Amino acid sequence: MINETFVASTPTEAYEQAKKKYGDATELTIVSAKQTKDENGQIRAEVVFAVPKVLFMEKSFGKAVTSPSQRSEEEAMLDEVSTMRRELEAMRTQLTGTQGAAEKVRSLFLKKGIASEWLDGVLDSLTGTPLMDDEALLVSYILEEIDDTLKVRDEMLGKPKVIMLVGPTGVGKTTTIAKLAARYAYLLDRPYKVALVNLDSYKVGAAEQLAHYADIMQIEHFSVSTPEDFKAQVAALESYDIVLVDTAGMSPYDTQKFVKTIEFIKSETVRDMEVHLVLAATVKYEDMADIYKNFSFLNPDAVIVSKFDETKHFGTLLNFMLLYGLPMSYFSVGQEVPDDLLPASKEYLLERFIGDVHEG
Ligand SMILES: Nc1nc2c(ncn2[C@@H]2O[C@H](COP(=O)(O)OP(=O)(O)OP(=O)(O)O)[C@@H](O)[C@H]2O)c(=O)[nH]1
Ligand SMILES: [Mg+2]
Repeated sequence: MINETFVASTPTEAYEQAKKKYGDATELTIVSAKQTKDENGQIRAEVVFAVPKVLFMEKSFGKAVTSPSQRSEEEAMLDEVSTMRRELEAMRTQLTGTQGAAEKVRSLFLKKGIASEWLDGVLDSLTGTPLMDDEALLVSYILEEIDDTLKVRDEMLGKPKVIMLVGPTGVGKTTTIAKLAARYAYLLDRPYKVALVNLDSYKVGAAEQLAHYADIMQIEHFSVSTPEDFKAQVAALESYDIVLVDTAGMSPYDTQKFVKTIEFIKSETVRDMEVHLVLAATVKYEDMADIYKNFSFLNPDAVIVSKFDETKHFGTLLNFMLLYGLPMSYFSVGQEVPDDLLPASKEYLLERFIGDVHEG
């Protein structure tokens, strides 16, 4: 949705204006309304409506703006022109010290952690439209584009499966496994038959940490150290609805052994296996590409975002999702097992990001 403001002398008139633009049949949702006085003491009513993006673009500019994913190769030249335009705009800013609306909005999103790689794709598609001159509308449009691009993977528990968590050291894999185990075994519409397998044999105490949670929840747990044992263990757990697999935290510089193990497991495991990459919301911009590089060979099915409660800045995380296109499955929002786990939701993430953007 795009938030569009209509100004008139009364709220009813503002509403009439909106109806005139969008037609009587359109359902318009009012986001906010306020009355102020202008410099001449005249009453002004400002009503903000949420308008579907496609409708907004059509009624405002007479054409639907194509999203970056829909752009054809022939439009590459237009992209180049708009890149040049942006460079000129940047030069103008340097020379005159003043920024246009589009430059201001671009700087804001860059500052919040969204990479130019993605952002410029969106801005290029808007070159030449009046949106580029209106800060508030442009922010609203970009947020909508982020919303469209983010993906969420629904919890699909219909058929038995193996879920393996992978991710950097200390990111929250074991804690999340414990929360998921409790969720599936006790907190859903019906109890699922859950088993835990620990493939985290490199770290001292790793098996104990998982065993501790498993004992409290009375869920069966197993520890294996070789790929062959893993295969046998998973086969022996055929009658379980869900087998959750904890893995060793892999430092980016110690990948070879892990890679070999997991590749073997992926090729040899007969049952459906999902790989979820656990990524902390506090992920640093500089580490993002390395993390993706280290884990993308596993073709992760989804990303679990952990440590949501440890930051107020979600730009880098959002950027990861926008650039790599992976769906999100769960959010871990604290240390409490089993309470601090939520199924992933775009609204939850965007609300926090928008709060951060509006703080400037
Ligand atoms: N604040 C916060 N802390 C968390 C969250 N998830 C996990 N932790 C904490 O992060 C620390 C590491 O958690 P683990 O679950 O052991 O992480 P791991 O990925 O299994 O670690 P390794 O096995 O060593 O790679 C623990 O102190 C957890 O309590 C979360 O969502 N929020
Ligand atoms: Mg662990």
